Amino acid sequence: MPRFSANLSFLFQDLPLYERLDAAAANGFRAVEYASPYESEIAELKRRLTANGLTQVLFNLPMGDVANGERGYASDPSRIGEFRRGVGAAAQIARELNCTRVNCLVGIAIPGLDPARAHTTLIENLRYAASTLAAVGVTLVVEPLNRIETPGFLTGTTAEALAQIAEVGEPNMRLQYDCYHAQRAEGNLIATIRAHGAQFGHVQIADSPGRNEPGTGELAYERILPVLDEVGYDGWVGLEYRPSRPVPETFAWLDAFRAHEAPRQIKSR
Ligand SMILES: [Mn+2]
Repeated sequence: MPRFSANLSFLFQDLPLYERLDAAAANGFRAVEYASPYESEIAELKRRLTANGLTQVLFNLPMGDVANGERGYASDPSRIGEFRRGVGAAAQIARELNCTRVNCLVGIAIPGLDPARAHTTLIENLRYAASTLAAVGVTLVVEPLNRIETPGFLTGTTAEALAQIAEVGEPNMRLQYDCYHAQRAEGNLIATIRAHGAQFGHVQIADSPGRNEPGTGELAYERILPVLDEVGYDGWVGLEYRPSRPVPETFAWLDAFRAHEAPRQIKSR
């Protein structure tokens, strides 16, 4: 059955990031992910991961000015140097944290920029990122974001991500399949997993349309998650949702799946 990762950009937000690592372990998780390690002391993140027996399974390339709506800048010809420095920083952090997946949010279409030039820049940047990360044993993933919430995002669907991955042509590149975004953008989850699950490098879940925990919306995760097993997906499933209740209460539905995980001492529930 799937192995679950606590997404600390969404869960335990009342705590500083370091303490979210402790909270994830205290709630029985063996793995964590979060968007940005760049504002933290990497040595302290590493210490907390080790002390808690946690694997860090994912973080993102630098995303630019997120507070002002930016979601990456991989298509911007004027920021290629910044993009490449970000890749270098990510590669070093991934190595220090033993993290094997790095996600690139590709960014929103830039007004006034020729779409063909944006596309060429994007593909060349992704190729640079993949080959740089390959040297430290890391897989680059690209994640479609639904354009209902992020208009103009350059990777809006599974098909667009797969086309970009094919065009880049690097062996260590995969799709980050966020079931929430997929449901908002295109639906058809089980058929998509069956058709393309072999190209998944990471999976994330939330219910739809509210992006709260599974069980609060329209997605039948008790039927969707077993299909990941069916197609041989052996990566992690990140819990990237906005808790509608106190966070520990949102994990109750996991118990049926967690019974199949390798034994781990759960410190407190
Ligand atoms: Mn996501």
